[in-house]
Amino acid sequence: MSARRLSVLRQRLSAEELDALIVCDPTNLAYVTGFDDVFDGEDAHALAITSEEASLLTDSRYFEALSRAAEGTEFEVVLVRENLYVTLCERLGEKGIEVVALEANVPYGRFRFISERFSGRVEVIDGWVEDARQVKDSEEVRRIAAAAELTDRAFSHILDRVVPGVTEWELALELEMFMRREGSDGVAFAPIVASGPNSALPHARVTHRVIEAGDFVKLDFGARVDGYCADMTRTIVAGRASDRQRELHSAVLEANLAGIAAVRAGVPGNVIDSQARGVLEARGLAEYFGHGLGHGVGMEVHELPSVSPRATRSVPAGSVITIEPGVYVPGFGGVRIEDLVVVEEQGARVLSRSEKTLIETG
Ligand SMILES: [Mn+2]
Repeated sequence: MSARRLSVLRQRLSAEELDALIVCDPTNLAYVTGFDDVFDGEDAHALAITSEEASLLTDSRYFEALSRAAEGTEFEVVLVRENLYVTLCERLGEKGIEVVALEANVPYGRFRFISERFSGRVEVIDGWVEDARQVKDSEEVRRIAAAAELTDRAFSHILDRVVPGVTEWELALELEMFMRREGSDGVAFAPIVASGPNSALPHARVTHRVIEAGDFVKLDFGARVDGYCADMTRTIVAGRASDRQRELHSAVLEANLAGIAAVRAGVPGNVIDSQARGVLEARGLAEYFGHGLGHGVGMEVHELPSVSPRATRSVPAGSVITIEPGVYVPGFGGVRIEDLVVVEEQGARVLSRSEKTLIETG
């Protein structure tokens, strides 16, 4: 697995005539190495990839775990006793590296530090590992599907708890506890539970608001299984729905289905977006849909490819994306319906299985 991932990056190095690629982003490190459960998000490592070798510089906190994970692979784990980047620059110089590529998301202070210390030239590259991460292999899809399945079970679990009198905070906590108890490693992101007028905020923060009869309740959450995320949104009504709520919900559901129907490998993200957006335009609701239709999901909950009016790149086979149209009417409330789908040659394979027709609880 890591051999294939390294070879993709080495091909790019050689195509761009660069001598070494430095990867520091913890998610990218986990991807390139394929090491599970070692990188914890701490910014404490630097992987130097050249045509000849792949050295992973780290400190004493991670040295043993990384050495164990690296057994039988081509990664050489190097224990750094002083400053990580001083050691990195010295090693690169000793190995005769002249042009080194840094990921565009390294902090500016570190970029400056390395530029000053390193004897050769520093170039900035953008998104090489992120591009590679778009296309999932079968094991990655299996993990994402497992996360989606756990997310579906959490939705079933929470449904009969969404009743007038409960707070958003209690529901968010219950969702998180359920997923973690059932095997989620943490959560893909802090669950969103947005009720009543709060549901009109696309990325509402959870509050202690008490849910009232007739409120929209927007639930956006995802489990994380073996390092891979799920992401799903359902909007339900606590008690009985009004005609206006039904109207908004059915428009968003129609847009969601149109978006999913437009998914196929090779279709540009903006074409998929426009199919769903067109449904809302026809209903006079497009002004209430301000965000893009979807995004890639994998080791991170937001990654490539993008599915938005500005996304001219096509979605590749094997990518996993969300389709999440919404309408958000200020002061009234909002609806979003989000599914996680695998992009295949013939169309979308939908991983989210939770009920999508409007659910009224209590
Ligand atoms: Mn999403």
